Amino acid sequence: MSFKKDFLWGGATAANQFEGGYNEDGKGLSTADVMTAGTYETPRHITWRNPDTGETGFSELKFGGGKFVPEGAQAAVLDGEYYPSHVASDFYHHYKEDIKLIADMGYKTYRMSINWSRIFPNGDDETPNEKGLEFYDHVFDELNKYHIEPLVTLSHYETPLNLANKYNGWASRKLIDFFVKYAKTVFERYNGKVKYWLTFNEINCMDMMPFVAGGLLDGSVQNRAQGAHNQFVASALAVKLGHEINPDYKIGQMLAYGQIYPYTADPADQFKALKQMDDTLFYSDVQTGGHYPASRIKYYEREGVKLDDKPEDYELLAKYSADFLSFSCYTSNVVTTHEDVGQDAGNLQIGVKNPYLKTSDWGWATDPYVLRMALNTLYDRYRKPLWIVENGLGAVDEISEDGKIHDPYRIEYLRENIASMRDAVTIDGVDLMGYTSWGCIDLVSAGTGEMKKRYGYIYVDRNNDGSGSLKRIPKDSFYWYKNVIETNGESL
Ligand code: BGP
Repeated sequence: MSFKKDFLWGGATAANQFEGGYNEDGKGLSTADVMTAGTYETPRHITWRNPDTGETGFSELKFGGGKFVPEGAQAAVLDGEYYPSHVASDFYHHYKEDIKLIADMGYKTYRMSINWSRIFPNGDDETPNEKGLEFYDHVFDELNKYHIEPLVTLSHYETPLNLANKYNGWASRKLIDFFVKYAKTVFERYNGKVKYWLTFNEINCMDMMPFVAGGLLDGSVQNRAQGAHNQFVASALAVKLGHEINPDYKIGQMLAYGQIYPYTADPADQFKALKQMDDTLFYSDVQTGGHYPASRIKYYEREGVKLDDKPEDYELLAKYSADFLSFSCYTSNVVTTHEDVGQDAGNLQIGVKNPYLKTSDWGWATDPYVLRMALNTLYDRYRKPLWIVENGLGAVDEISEDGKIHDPYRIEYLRENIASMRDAVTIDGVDLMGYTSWGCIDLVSAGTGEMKKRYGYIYVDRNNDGSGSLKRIPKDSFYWYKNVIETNGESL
């Protein structure tokens, strides 16, 4: 036996990339709804309007901080533009069919997110939108019908747009109260239907993608630091509240785990890699340990960051850490201090090309050790149960002449990754609760907004330009993964 008998096999999606129905049944706009599509080469854009002058425009959604709309403007949906989140894979109207398909695969769990702006359309409303609540009632009932445990992310890359425009998103402490009210509403409403929860998807992405992760229109270092702090506090409060509402709730934190390798044995490269790992792990250090590491405090001092914090924030952080630590992990990156190597970076967006690894069409390296590295690092550092909630290969799939989708590249990627995860469990003794691979049914890419970058076991007939019938077709990997689940990971 390798995996626990009750190991939670499944797949993962996020509302803004999968659900569509962006303005149906009272849903408000979210930050994802004003993001256009990009490609591998060109970044996505945020569209905006200046309410006083009527001027409109686009701002690049590039990695890092900065101002995402000009002074006086607000992020807004513009007529005639294409926004991938508006229809996405249309789970809103296909949920019964989709849940039946994942039940056919034998899923034990399904990770999804609630679209906050479906429940509180403006984020700061007095009362929730009943129609929005009903939608998730139907989804959870359908999952429960097939004995599939929902794993529900409260905030996955979407913040009600009004909160971004009015308060600069998570840079404001007011968001803590709005979020806690939203969490209370759904914790109470779905008590008995949901047991597993996650607070913030990839909380550490606040640094790299502050608009996406926190609705920050102004992503200065100060605002990103405050945004992260406010999410830490909100997450701890959600853990506290969730357990008060139902002591059996299991509430997890969620981190984007990026394995960083040094390119050479030069100590300068080694140190650079170490520091870059620390930048990621700072978030889980705070969420599990309750205090900021010294290096982060120094960094904030150097940058002139002044946190709007309170002594009780740290009490909350120390006392209400999550029940488990979940993470996404797709690839590894290489860094170096040697500029001549850096010049040769090849097709990678971040870092240097690893000469030992193949890369996907989007430049992500397939690393047969990365899950084992991640699981060992996180388990040794935090001693908390772990859950891999995202992993997978984004690839271009074609429908063959036989009408099927043959995706051996995806099976190969998953086979290597699941084997790596199995070694971490059986050889290294890591406590792993589950595995939900990313985008189990094709959906919109968060990074590029494309439909073409597919992760699913189930194909969705929809193209980058929004054309397509939305028909679902199981790929070869569908049958392969079904067998993996059936044999509890014995047969890969
Ligand atoms: C993670 C996000 C997901 C998802 C995934 C794949 O960072 O949590 O929302 O999309 O990455 O990334 P991409 O869609 O850019 O390929």
